[in-house]
Amino acid sequence: MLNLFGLARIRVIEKEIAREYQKREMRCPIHLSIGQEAIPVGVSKSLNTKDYIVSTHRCHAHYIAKGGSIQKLISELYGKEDGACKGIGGSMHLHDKSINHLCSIPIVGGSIPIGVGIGYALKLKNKKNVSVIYFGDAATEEGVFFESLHFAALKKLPVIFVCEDNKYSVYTSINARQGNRSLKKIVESLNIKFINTLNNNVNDIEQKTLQARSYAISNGPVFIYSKTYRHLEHCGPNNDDDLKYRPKKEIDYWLKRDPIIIEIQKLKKIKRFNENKYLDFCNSVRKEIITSFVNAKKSKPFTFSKLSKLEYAK
Ligand SMILES: Cc1ncc(C[n+]2csc(CCOP(=O)(O)OP(=O)(O)O)c2C)c(N)n1
Ligand SMILES: [Mg+2]
Repeated sequence: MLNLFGLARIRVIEKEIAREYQKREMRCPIHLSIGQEAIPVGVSKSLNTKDYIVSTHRCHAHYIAKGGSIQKLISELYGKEDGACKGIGGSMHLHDKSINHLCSIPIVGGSIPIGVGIGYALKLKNKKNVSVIYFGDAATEEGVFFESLHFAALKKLPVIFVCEDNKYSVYTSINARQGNRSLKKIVESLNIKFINTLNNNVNDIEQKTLQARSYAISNGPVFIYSKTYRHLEHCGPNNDDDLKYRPKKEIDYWLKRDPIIIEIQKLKKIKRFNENKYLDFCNSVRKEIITSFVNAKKSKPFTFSKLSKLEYAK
């Protein structure tokens, strides 16, 4: 049930954030990952703690799956000094050097060259670790995406590109933005190994990342492509299906293929699903996050007067 717990942990945390956000005490935009949990859980499960990750505006799940502190996440959302970025960054800038989550960049595509730079450093230092770069489908439309892939391939860097294709950039579908172009052909034309994964299937993503990791260390970059779907609005805690930019048929299709449902079905098939254990686990995460809300509200807010005393560059 380990992978199911990984998925459920993110789901419960994100749902509690969505509920608490309605009180308007967290004053930063939030991009929740509900529905997309299989990718970070499967990827992180295959990584060594010394492997690096970089992320995007939708970074909570990446941070949690890599082992990020929930208290630091929640305090960050409230703009408090004990937050992951000392209350300065908010939801879209989560990072924590102690878990090798080096940055989250909300400029679409912005973290890709940084992740490639980390891969270059790993190669120059002869380290047997990888740099994992998470990005959405829209990032593959940015110029820096092509430049970064080209450089990573040329230098045979230990980089795993992880494309989370949730089919949308805000309200615009991938078909309207990209037409019929083949991402696989683009990636392969740059001499990068392309690996497709089963939609929202945490075990498949874990296995393929394991293979990708050893390939990347010995041979150079790998591109993991994973289709998924966000359940809520692009930015914020609500459901926006009433806006009808996503067809109902499509939403229903993906709700049936929720990563948690897929994992529970698999566990039931092999008679390994223990419902009580699952519910107890979800309750324990709920308690942990509610305590984090209480603590965060009591913590000191970030103050500008302290800015000059912070030493981030070290
Ligand atoms: C360079 C740039 N252009 C536009 C935006 C505004 N913007 C923020 S998130 C987003 C959608 C990104 O879509 P995708 O990369 O697919 O990630 P998703 O939100 O679907 O996870 C856009 C257009 C931005 N942050 N940066
Ligand atoms: Mg997207």
